[in-house]
Amino acid sequence: MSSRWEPMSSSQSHSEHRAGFVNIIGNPNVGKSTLMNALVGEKLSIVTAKAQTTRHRIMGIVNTDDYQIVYSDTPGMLKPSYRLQEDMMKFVDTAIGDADIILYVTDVVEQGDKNEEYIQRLQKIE
Ligand SMILES: Nc1nc2c(ncn2[C@@H]2O[C@H](COP(=O)(O)OP(=O)(O)OP(=O)(O)O)[C@@H](O)[C@H]2O)c(=O)[nH]1
Ligand SMILES: [Mg+2]
Repeated sequence: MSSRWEPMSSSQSHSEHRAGFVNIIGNPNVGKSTLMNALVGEKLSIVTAKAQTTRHRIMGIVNTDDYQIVYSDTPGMLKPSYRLQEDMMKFVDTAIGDADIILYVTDVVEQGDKNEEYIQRLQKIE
């Protein structure tokens, strides 16, 4: 995957530098955007008390000499009822497909059987 990234400076060892995608998924309104903003250290993604605020994939990059992390915030998972929601779920599908690490965000009142289909899909990823 190193070919996707900027060349490293000569002082950096290839074996030490690490890079990857950390994709944040979960139900609507559970705090995904809040978490990404905290991890990136910038108010990149909109946070509101209203569900379905995030409608695209929002990327935030953290760079250090030793590593580069590309975080992705995604729309909350739901069963689409109309075209916009179908498009929103495509961002979730893409994020599941290209993640190195998936951060599944939940909250204390969420039941374990919600999004069973997605969770089963995640369990099958090697
Ligand atoms: N109590 C509490 N509230 C939180 C926490 N994290 C986020 N919130 C609040 O929960 C609401 C939703 O936060 P968002 O970060 O927008 O949630 P989201 O999962 O990105 O929502 P969608 O993009 O709509 O799916 C906001 O009012 C946040 O301030 C938390 O750890 N504790
Ligand atoms: Mg959001």
